[in-house]
Amino acid sequence: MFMTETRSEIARRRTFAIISHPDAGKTTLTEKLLLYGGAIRQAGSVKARKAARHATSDWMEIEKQRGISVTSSAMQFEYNGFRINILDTPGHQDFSEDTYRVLVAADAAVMLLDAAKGVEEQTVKLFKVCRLRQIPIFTFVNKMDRAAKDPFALMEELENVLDIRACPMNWPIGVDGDFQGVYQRRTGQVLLYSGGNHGISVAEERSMPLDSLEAEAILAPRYRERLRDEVELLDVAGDAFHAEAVLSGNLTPLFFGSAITNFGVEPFLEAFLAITPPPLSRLSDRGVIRPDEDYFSGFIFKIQANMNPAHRDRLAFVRVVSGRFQKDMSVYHSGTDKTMQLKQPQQFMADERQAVEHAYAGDIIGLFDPGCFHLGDSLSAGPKLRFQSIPVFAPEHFARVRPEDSMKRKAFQKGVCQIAEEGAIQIFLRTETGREETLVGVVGVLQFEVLEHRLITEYGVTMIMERLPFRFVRWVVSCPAPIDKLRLTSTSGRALDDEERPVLLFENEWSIRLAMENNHGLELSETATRHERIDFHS
Ligand SMILES: Nc1nc2c(ncn2[C@@H]2O[C@H](COP(=O)(O)OP(=O)(O)OP(=O)(O)O)[C@@H](O)[C@H]2O)c(=O)[nH]1
Ligand SMILES: [Mg+2]
Repeated sequence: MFMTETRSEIARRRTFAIISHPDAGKTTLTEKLLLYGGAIRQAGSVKARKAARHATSDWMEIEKQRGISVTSSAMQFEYNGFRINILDTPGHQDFSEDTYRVLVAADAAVMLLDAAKGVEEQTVKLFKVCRLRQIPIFTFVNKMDRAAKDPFALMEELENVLDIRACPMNWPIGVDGDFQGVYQRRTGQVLLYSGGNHGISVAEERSMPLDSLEAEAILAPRYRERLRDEVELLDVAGDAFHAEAVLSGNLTPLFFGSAITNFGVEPFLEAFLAITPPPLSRLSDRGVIRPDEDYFSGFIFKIQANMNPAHRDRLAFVRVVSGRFQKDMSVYHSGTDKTMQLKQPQQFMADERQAVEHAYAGDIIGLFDPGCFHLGDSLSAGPKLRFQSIPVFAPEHFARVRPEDSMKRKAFQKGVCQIAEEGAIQIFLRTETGREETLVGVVGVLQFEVLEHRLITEYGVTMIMERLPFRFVRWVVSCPAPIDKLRLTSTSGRALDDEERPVLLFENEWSIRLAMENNHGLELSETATRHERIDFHS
């Protein structure tokens, strides 16, 4: 029997990702949401490099040093009876594979815009991915405390660049460095802020109707007049709120605020939670799996080692799709096609890890991974099933790598393999040059830097890297001759991937075409499937 408790636990879960172009303030907002959820008492400033505190979700050493997010992170907090799973994603395109994978685990997206910059390039790409999934997308215009574009112009930009209509839920009061607060359209209340100790603690909020003596006393006439004019204009020009259109991703609720000063953060959170859906179903090879199935199921969307320097362990992040998860339960694991026991589950509350006894559909949990889990693996305590596979990107940059000190070969290999299993890099073995070479392929060159940095800090190995001119890798699906007999241009290469499948490396598309023309029957594929292909019937 499906217990009522499980049902109500699932109903109060909300799981979403924060996305945007680099630097719009995702990590800052994530941290402020945690602050309002009581998960942290003091927020650390993201780019205050010398300060003792760093943003909670930027835990990797390189992130703290540079102030950018390199990898996604998952955290939980409670707010007003909701149990919230928040996924902070990196904005830089070199890390977008991670972001795309994380989006598969989310049921909604919060899209941040830098108020001064509007809809930026990377935001456009991420928006399109969300749109394809038809999940609700909420827009938070951040950095309203500084010089900003006109709010109406931003609405127009959303429509012109992203082709989505916006429904402003609140409206800013005071612009260009004079941000006072927001006007709540639904309630007609004015929310004015003060204090907050430059964002370190919760900001003081005063709320009152726009047409009240109190508002008149506090808010100078120029603010009130402008606000009245703009609100009137909105009622005519803006889109009305339409829940169905929001849930299908065709209308975006629009909010204004400043993550750094905390102004407008809480009203955003409240409105967001009221609208965003409880856990959504996922597609599997056995059809749609609903959150209220009477068994636990989930999939692994992220693997991360060495999150905690004190533990040096490896975690597999699971999105619970259905039912109730219980510590030590035995489940079917699609990767090994076997039953296994799930040990040492954990959840992440700000910078603390906590052991979990139970988790429910919608939750993100970390499982201790002795090395058996892979990205995209499915787990089920019910029927054997596999969820729809998660995206794999083709690397576009390649390098030959080796440890500076050949005595450290073992640690080097361990590190490189580990980071490859996280999906951040892909490794290939090349022997055609007469010696055994390890090649690394990445989607974005910053991944090389992360690899270099992590090898030193986590594995104590200095890496020597030589960039190679290859730009494309193709997996050999079918081959008319032995691989080394294929007729290829002199600048093309042959190698094996980490599962010893043959691949060809090319410098340009012209060489790929030539390879096809000169080797009749040669069949190439742009990506390797992580596991065998599955057909989905919806
Ligand atoms: N003035 C102002 N600055 C902000 C605000 N929110 C964030 N910032 C600053 O903007 C910079 C980038 O913030 P992050 O939160 O690291 O941005 P991000 O979107 O997580 O960046 P990536 O993860 O690297 O894509 C930092 O210096 C923040 O302090 C805001 O509301 N107002
Ligand atoms: Mg960030």
